[in-house]
Amino acid sequence: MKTYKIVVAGPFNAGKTTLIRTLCGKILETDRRIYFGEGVVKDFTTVALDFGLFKLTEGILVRLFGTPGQKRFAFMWDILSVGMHGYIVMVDGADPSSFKEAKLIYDYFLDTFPYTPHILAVNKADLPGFVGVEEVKRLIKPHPSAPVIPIVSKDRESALNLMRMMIRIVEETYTKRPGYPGVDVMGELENEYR
Ligand SMILES: Nc1nc2c(ncn2[C@@H]2O[C@H](COP(=O)(O)OP(=O)(O)OP(=O)(O)O)[C@@H](O)[C@H]2O)c(=O)[nH]1
Ligand SMILES: [Mg+2]
Repeated sequence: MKTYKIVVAGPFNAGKTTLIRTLCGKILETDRRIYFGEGVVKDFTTVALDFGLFKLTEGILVRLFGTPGQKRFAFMWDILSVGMHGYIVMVDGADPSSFKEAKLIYDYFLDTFPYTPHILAVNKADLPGFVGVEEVKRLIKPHPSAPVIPIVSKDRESALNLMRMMIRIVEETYTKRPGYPGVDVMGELENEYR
């Protein structure tokens, strides 16, 4: 069984925890009640990490790590990224006020992990206020090698499509770098989560 670690980053309220829940079902999450500021948007926010596992195919196990969106937890980004094979930056495509923050996060990951394959996922494509991928591309200016795709993270098929693309890019990248990953790093321990 090949095992890949993928990190899901992005601004507050983008839909990171939702994506991981959609794919993995029962997950380890650290959402806590929001007491100030952003609490007008929703009641709970991730304060440390999300973690879930799912089988993409019979031979591929994916370990998903979600970052907290609030800026004050930014120190978790590097911690969660150790050993990752790829990452997704998720943006709320129906909330242009979050794009500046999304660009900061995107640029941080690109600068810090310049050789790691990634996707810019533009979430909430089901909402009437969705601005479309072109507008997001124009503002965030992703690396030309990075796919930018619309998704609905609460929809299972959409979430799976995103992950199929992510793993395809990861496998393409690392077959060009022999000896890199795809190794069964967790072995028996992961059986406990299945
Ligand atoms: N319409 C729609 N709403 C979504 C979608 N994905 C997430 N949401 C909603 O967006 C809000 C934020 O979702 P979360 O999964 O908590 O977002 P997050 O990125 O984990 O947020 P933080 O951990 O606080 O940074 C919730 O109210 C979700 O129900 C989607 O695809 N479509
Ligand atoms: Mg979250």
